[in-house]
Order: sequence, then C-alpha cells, then structure tokens
Amino acid sequence: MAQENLSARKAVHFSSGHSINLSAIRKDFPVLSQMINGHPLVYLDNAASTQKPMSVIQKMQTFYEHDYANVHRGAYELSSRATDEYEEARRKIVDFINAAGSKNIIFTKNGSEAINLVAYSWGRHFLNEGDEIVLTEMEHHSNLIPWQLLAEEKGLTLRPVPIREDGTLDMEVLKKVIFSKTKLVAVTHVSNVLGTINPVAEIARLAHSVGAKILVDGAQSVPHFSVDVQALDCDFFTFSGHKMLGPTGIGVLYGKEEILEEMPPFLSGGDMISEVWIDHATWNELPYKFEAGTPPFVEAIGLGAAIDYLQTIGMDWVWEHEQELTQYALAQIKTVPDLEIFGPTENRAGVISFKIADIHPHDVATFLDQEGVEIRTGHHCAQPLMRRLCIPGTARASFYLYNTFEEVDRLVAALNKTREFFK
Ligand code: C6P
Repeated sequence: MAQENLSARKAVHFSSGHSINLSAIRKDFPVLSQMINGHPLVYLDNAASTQKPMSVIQKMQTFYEHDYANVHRGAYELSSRATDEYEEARRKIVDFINAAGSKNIIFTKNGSEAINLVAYSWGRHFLNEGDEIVLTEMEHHSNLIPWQLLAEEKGLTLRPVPIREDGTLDMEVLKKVIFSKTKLVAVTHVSNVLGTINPVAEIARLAHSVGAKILVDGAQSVPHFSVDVQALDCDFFTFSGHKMLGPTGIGVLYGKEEILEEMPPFLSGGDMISEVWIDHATWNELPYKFEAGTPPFVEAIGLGAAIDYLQTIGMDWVWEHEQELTQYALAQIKTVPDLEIFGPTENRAGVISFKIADIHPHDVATFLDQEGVEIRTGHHCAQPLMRRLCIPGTARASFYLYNTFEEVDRLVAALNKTREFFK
C-alpha cells in the first residue's frame, strides 16, 4: 500500500466509535513540534522513554497549584484531596491491566524497582539453596541482575533459555528447564531489542504446572497493547510510567494478593506499618505494606492522566497503528543497502534493531541526529543478548502512537544517506 494511502487512512481511523486524527494526537505533544539540527524532530526512541501529552503535564501542574499536600497523613481538606487523587490513580491502573483490585497495585519508582522488590522480599524469603530461576537470554538487565544477586546470596541456579535464530524464545528448551526445582520464571513480555513478543500465558501455565511463580517484565508491553494480568495468570507483573506517556519516577508492581500478603516488607519506614513499639512493629495492609515513606503520588496522578489519554485513544488503535508503522518500516528499512535487521519478522512489537555494514551504531545515531532523527544505540541494557548476537550493540528505532509514516520515510532517507556517507 502506498505510504500516502496509509497516512490518509490513519487520519480518519476510528476506534470504539470516536474519531482519531494522527495530526490532532501530535498536537497534544508540544515537544514534537520542534526543529532539531534544522529539521523537524522525528522522535524514535520510545522504548527508552515516551513523550508526554499536555493533559499529563497539565494534570501535574494543576495538582501542584491547587491540591498539593502529603497523602495518607493529614485530616484536612488538601491532604484528603491528594489522597483521593492518588488512590484514584491506583484504580485507573487496576482497570487498565484488569487487576482484581487496588491491593494488587504497588507504586514503585520504576519497573526496575518493582522487580527488585520481588527479588528482595519474595525471593529472599521464599527461595533456598538449590532452587532454580528460569529466565531468558533476551532479558533487560533489570530482570537479570536482581536474580544474579539473589542467586549469589542464596546459592540459587539461574537457567537461561536461549533465543532461536529468528529472535524468538526457544520454547522447547524452556519446557525442558522448567521442572520441580524451578521456583520462579522471570521473563520479559516484549524484548526491548528484538521486539519479540513472548507467549507469557503459556509460560505461566508451564511455571504453575511445577508450582513455580512467574514474573513478567511488562515494560515494553503494557504501553503498547491491552494487557490482562488475570488472563495471563502471572503472579507478578512490572512496568514503568515514563514509557507510557507518564512522568518519570513512577513504576508499578502488580502481584497476586495471596502472594503479596505472605511477603515481608521490602523498604521500611513511615506508612508501611500498622503499629510500632520500640523493639518491633506490625505491617500495614496491602498495598501500603510495600510503600514506605512519602510515595511519588504526584507522579502516580500523572500516570493516571496518561492512562486516561491512552484509554481515550483506545489501546486497540495504539496497537494497530504501531503494527502498521512497524510493518511499513520493516519493509522500507530493508531497502537500505547492507542493512541487517534483528528479531522476528512476524508477531513483533514496534522496536526495530539493526546494523548497517560495519558502521558503528553510535555513528549511525550521530548521523541521524544531524537529520533530526532521534534513535537509540548501544547494548540497550541487554548485554547477554548482544553476546548471543555477536555484536557490541545495535541502532534501534522504536515507535509510539504519535509516530507517522512520513517519519518512517525520514528515517529511511537518513539511513540511506548514512550508508552513502560511510561508503
Ligand atoms: N529499557 C530501553 O530499552 P526502567 O528503567 O526501570 O524504567 O525500565 C527498565 C526496563 C525493564 N525492562 C525492559 C524490557 C526495559 O526495556 C526497560 C528499560 C530502556 O531503552 C532503557 S535501557
């Protein structure tokens, strides 16, 4: 399909009965309408962090201007307003990922902290020498290092599942390494390098069949498509607000209530207690047992506004748009001479990692920046995966709901120019 047709179709595409116009969406993101190095900005580093719509920026500003006070503390108007807004944000997350209720949702400062919470609280308490953790070769360091540290401390074994040539997880190996000693399967929902979408519902069934728990790193999934944590039957699910139009400083841990109930606190201090004596204490109910000290409540409220925005657009539309962009981009990028794309060709998210001949990825990014095209390069916090691919790093373009087909064309034109320059 010609690119103009696709663009035109996007401009009148409808989701759940309401009209969505891509150029109207872009107007909601003030940062997008600027020039970089003399060219209109093309922002393609959404897997690292996304831009923020005015509704999120304004929500946080209005809250600071009119409603700001600490939460869960004062019996006065401002504090109860702040508390209501904070808890309302939690309820929005409950709805967004179809959790059973607010007790399942713990606010953290990012996805990494959410995984660390599980490692330090659940892992330290429930795992013993000889127990095994199954994870994958495509994990982000955030879903690897906490388990390495725990394995060292407790004498656990880590069982990495390899990827196949096409960048998908080797499910045959995964089935073999999950057995009675497996106590946890820690797996990313979507690879931040390859775009691979892992079959986490099936992996959850395999984990549960031997009595193991499953933690799903949803940093690259929940911003892009509808996630139902109960349908997936995951025990833990983690993600970051800043990758889904929300502010920095806010992340989420979802956990099944019965598991969270049994876990000891992670961080301690104010708000996470029920009663305190000088030599001991009892713990607050869920989710507050895991939210020590003043939480990032303004950021949580900002994330709530981001969820409102995503739900107004509709996650089905977001996913469909990104899928069309990705398929278009894969087809176009392939035409650049000597360019190699990593990851599967089908069933993949809007993350495209590539290399061009032997040009260093940093040089590609620097060249693209001169053209106003912003991409990320490096190991993407996935060094074991880079070792598996026998490369030091990749160049990576990643899309979100505000990206256009014209921007893909700009990327491809800049890549062709790069190839020419370094010939
Ligand atoms: N990936 C990228 O790919 P934090 O930094 O805690 O918000 O998110 C960590 C994280 C965890 N899991 C996956 C799959 C991720 O992709 C990330 C963040 C970024 O550009 C930074 S390396």
